Amino acid sequence: MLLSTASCFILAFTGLAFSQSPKQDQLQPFLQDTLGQIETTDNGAQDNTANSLRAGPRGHVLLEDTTVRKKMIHFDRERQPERVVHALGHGAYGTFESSGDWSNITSACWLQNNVTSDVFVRFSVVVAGMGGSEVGRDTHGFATKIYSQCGNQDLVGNHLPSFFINDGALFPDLVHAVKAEADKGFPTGGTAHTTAYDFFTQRPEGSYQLMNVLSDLGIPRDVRHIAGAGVHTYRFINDAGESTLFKWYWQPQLGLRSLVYDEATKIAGKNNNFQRVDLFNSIAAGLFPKWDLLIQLFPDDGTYMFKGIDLLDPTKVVPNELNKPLKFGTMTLNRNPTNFFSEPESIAFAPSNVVRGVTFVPDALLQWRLMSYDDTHTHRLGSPNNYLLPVNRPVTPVNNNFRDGYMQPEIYVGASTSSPDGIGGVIGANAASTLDYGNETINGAIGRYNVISDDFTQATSFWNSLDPYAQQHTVDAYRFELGNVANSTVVSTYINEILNSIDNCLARRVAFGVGAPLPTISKSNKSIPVYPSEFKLANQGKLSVEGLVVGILADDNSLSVAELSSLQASFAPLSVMFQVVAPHQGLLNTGVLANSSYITTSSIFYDAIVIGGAETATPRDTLTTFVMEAFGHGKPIAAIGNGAGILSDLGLKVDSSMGLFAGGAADVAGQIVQALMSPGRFPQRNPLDSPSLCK
Ligand code: HDE
Repeated sequence: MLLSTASCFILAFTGLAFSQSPKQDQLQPFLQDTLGQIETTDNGAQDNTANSLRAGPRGHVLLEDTTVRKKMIHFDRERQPERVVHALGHGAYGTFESSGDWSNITSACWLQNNVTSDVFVRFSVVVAGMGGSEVGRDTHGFATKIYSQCGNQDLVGNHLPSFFINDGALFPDLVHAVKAEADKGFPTGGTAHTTAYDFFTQRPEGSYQLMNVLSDLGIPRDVRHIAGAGVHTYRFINDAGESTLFKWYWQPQLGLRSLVYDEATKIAGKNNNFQRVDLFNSIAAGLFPKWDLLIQLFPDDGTYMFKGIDLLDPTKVVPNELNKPLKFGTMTLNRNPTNFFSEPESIAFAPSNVVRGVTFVPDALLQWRLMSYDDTHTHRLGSPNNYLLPVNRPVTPVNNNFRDGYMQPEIYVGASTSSPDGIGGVIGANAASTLDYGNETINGAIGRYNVISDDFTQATSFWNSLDPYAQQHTVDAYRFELGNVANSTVVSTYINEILNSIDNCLARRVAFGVGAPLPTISKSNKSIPVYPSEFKLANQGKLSVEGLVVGILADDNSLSVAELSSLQASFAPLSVMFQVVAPHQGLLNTGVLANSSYITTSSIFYDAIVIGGAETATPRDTLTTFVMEAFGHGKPIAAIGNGAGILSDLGLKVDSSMGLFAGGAADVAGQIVQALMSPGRFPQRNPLDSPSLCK
């Protein structure tokens, strides 16, 4: 059993921590607790750096103040470069438990029977820099380091199952195109428009991935509700040297949940750390998010093809309908980091970190990743010894001939630094022990090749799998992005060459929104298969409500303690959180404690609203904004007591099919919970485009 977060913290600071987690035990000697200690210089002598050493109380500061000088010199160098992509991130520790014995498929020790390994997961967004918003529309990184008993296995994936390009040679170009424009230096908060859409116009193979990002999937509520995906095909090797190809996914047990775009941009303004706060608070409250590791297996017949889909092309996916994923294990995140810089910031993931039983395929995107990550860490963390930082160390011994370099922390014993040698250095392991490729042979003419890709089929299939509201959100997202492109040729080319190749109606609707000429109506009815379960849709299906937050509106006269207790009795067993929002914080005349006021919070921080009362001293427009914003964002809204009057004043008619409820506290609590489970949101409150656009 792992220690709870709180007890870990306490034990860590008292220097007494002991657990059954090999990684935590390994980290223990590195923990430094300076609380209550006498200040010293870096050479360990006692000193006080609160006041400069001066020539008199109003005189010059002396160069001889070596102690404060060192303090300043250290401060001047406190920053290391942010990651070139995925700069904005956070993470947590946890465990991965294999759910079976997969030794018939792979020798990987972390996938053997009932094996449990420690993990660290870092979640990130690709484009925004370190000070940006975690809730902006973007691909989210989902990188896992499994500290297994046979070495670190990194699973460095994203929250969406495909990618924009299929040759790593283009990655610097892609990143330049989506980051701030080179001459202007903006936008810094999210993906650029003109340069990005120019790139996307040139590279149609990314149209499926881009549609994923522009769908509701591109604005997840938080990281507890995102999936993870390896994107590439990898290779399992078993003890007999047999190879099986695979793709991996993390499936969140809480289900997928998304924001709506207006809400995401407002959260970005009011709390750009919303996602890390959500994860941190959930773990601190003992609500440990879990993901199942799902694996699709493919026979390795030498073709790298499966049912017509190119397994070497990461811009495409293999739909679940064509290859049902198997559950290989479950991951639980249960411990917040102790130090943000030393852990989530300093962790160094690399797809090249594999253990015996996992190797690679000749996917030209993956192949460049196998060098780029190791290279970037040496630069970002300042030394090739970055793998010896506490968070990066494997829990297995590291014995190699890597020596010296900046900040080498180890004191190696003995003269030998080469192998093989005759004087007792490290002994080379069996050559096939880690990087084994089964029967793969490489034979081809050297050249620079285009990866031939079917650019549009999967994008069309994805588009067809979206319900009308999800389609509308996606259309609006294309309109927002293209509507901000400053070059009309890029806009019209994107609409006519990319969108029109995906779906004529989609192209016409987007064109209408951005004021571009509408492509001619196409009568051709492309028969493209739809794979709804592959294209997992946000906010659909039966969802867990754990850790969702309900805002309960109250005032000094309305919402009794009994009503609040009744709501709480329904929410607590399902771990639904709530906050009481009132005209002022603190104790209300009713005896209810208000955690937030209309000044400190906003409807965007709640998944549902219960109106218990909100009249006294609440400016009418504040209340109207609060409720109508929640209404516009499709959130369940319930009224109890005189809250019903507020609903009708706002012109909102009680209608459970629209997520609008009224009644006693116990009744509405049940209805709110049910609505949060499914459908979660009520997008039908907002209008759809007129069908005449496509007729
Ligand atoms: Fe990355 N990527 N990437 N990437 N990537 C980095 O590594 C790179 C790609 C992903 O939380 C960098 O430490 C190249 C695909 C995640 O620390 C860098 C190519 C996928 C993270 C890098 C790709 C990813 C990174 C930046 C194309 C999904 C954050 C800083 C050949 C499967 C990891 C760093 C963390 C980070 C290079 C494409 C996921 C520069 C060259 C595809 C989750 O090394």
